[in-house]
Amino acid sequence: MGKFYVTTPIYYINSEPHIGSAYTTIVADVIARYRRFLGDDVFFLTGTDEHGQKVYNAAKEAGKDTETFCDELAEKFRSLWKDLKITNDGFIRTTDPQHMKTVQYFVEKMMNNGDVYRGVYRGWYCVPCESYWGDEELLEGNICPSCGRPVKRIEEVNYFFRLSKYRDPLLKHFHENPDFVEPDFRRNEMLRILEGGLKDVSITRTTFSWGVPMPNAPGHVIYVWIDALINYASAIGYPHDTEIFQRYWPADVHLIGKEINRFHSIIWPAMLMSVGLPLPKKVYAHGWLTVNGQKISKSLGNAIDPRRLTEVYGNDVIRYYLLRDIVFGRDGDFSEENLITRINADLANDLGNLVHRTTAMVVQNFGRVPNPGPMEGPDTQLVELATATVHRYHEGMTSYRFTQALENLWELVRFANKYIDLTEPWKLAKRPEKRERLSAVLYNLLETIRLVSLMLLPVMPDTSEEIRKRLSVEEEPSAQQLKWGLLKRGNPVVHGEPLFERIDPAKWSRVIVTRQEKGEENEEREERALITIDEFKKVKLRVAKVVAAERIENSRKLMKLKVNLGELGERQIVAGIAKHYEPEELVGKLIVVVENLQPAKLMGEESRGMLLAASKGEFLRILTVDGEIEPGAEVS
Ligand code: ME8
Repeated sequence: MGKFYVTTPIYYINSEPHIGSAYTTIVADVIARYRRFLGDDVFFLTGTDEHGQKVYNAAKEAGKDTETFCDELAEKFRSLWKDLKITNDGFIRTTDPQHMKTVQYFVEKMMNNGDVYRGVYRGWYCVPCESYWGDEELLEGNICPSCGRPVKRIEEVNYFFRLSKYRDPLLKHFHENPDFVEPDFRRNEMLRILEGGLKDVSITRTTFSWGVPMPNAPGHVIYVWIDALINYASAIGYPHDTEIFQRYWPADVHLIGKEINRFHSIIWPAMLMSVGLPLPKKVYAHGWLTVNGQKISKSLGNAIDPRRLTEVYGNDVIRYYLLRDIVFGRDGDFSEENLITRINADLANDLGNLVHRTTAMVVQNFGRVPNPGPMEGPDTQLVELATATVHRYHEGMTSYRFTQALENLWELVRFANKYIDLTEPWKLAKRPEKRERLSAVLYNLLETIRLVSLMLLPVMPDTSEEIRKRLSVEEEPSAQQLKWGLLKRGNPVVHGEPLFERIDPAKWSRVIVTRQEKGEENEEREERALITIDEFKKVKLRVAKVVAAERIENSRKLMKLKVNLGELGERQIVAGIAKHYEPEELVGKLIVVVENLQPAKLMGEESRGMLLAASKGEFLRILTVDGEIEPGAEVS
């Protein structure tokens, strides 16, 4: 029996769980259930990240003392996971005294290894991301490159971790373990960061006290990310409960969202190297979900409680939809329309009908699992497809290609429906001399359904159990039973209610209705989705001609441009485009700039205005004008 240790991020408890946190947790649950099905000894961990400035501020805003606030929110996460039938084996809270002791032990160990020193941190901090940023990393206007919100300038005497020392060992690890970070495009992003060199990171804060105290350093609390990452070790007993820790460590997979990949694929492994622990086998950084095409946000009113969705549609249905429709690893949209389509097509029509039609005919004609018979007509094709599906299913599940695994499984479901049309058992039932053939056909169908129900188990545990009940399959489900022919003859068969109800989209009211759709005002101005034309008009956009361009010394990102704005004269604009353009390429271009932006100084250079550019991932292109027009022309 192998072991398998799977983790989710520990979620900040500044707000309630939403479909984003539920997504990672559901995927982790699917993996945990699959590994148990394979026979592995599984430890599945989730929990809550309770320290740091963001949680502290949220408690203050809620007018509660921090401990009470954390207790209440942690309970909301715990009870949601229970309601969603998440089978986590551990639930860690970073305010657990045991965890806090482990964090101190871990950091002291890093210190004893010469990896922690005192210094002054001068730079930027993003509270929503709890992240430090250097000047050169910020977007124009002092904006956090991860979440797009304004950052704060801080200057503190801090302790630093010698992350730079681990750049070469990390690069070596990445090269020797090509699957360490997945998907490969996320791995490449990390490789680029490593190739660019690593700076040491500050690991303590002094301006607030809601955290784990730094040992022997009064006034310092350990940086929330260092505290949080250590959860993966402390939750399984490190350093005291060596038996459990040794049984499960290293983690087989840390599941995370793409925005926290750097912490998991660079900082955490370096911390582990520092204390001499093995690295996790894999970090899987999945994409981001939007809901009905919009970013998940409290102020839009679409950050609904996932419990509500499962109450309306069913837990298994939501799980199936998330795993089937959102390609794991990629960004995706949780669309209620698509969910309804999946329910009607894949669940009610394909799977529901297969089970319904088959059990109805068995109950009518035999009442029990009938005898198999000699192979005829499309039988071989069905058996061969079932066997091939088992193989493809395992391939998909072990490589985290869930969409692929479910698509393959549905090929079998659809073919089984086709098999009914080809063999026409309702006609066989009318001819007593064909009873043996009828028995064989129905046996083949029941056996296919049994295999499908087993393969469905990790994703749709209740449906899987319900189907097995209808077939009176009593054995503990395991991957060992994924072999054709194990269904016991004579088992009573139950017909039962349809497994899924069809939804008529015309008569259906959606669960997710945004404030805007309800005609309500949004609460938080800063995150409002829509602006008025008058608000837009406040931004003065003009065409400018680039007269000169030059890189800014000591900055990899910034370039200064001299631009001509016609009647408004010439001025200097600093833009973060140096990684994407050569200065010569820009001279003579007609670009679009925000002309009435407050002046700012970037790396000592004055910037009066901002150019417009489009970016996606690593790519950035500036906006130019389609043809000749006088510099200074207004853009609206
Ligand atoms: O980052 N789509 O916590 P967090 C997909 N405490 N996944 C989403 C999502 C979305 N729209 N929104 C959130 C933290 N997630 C730290 C982690 S771990 C040592 C510390 C999921 O509450 C996704 O897994 O901000 C993402 O990485 C995580 O929630 C962020 O949760």
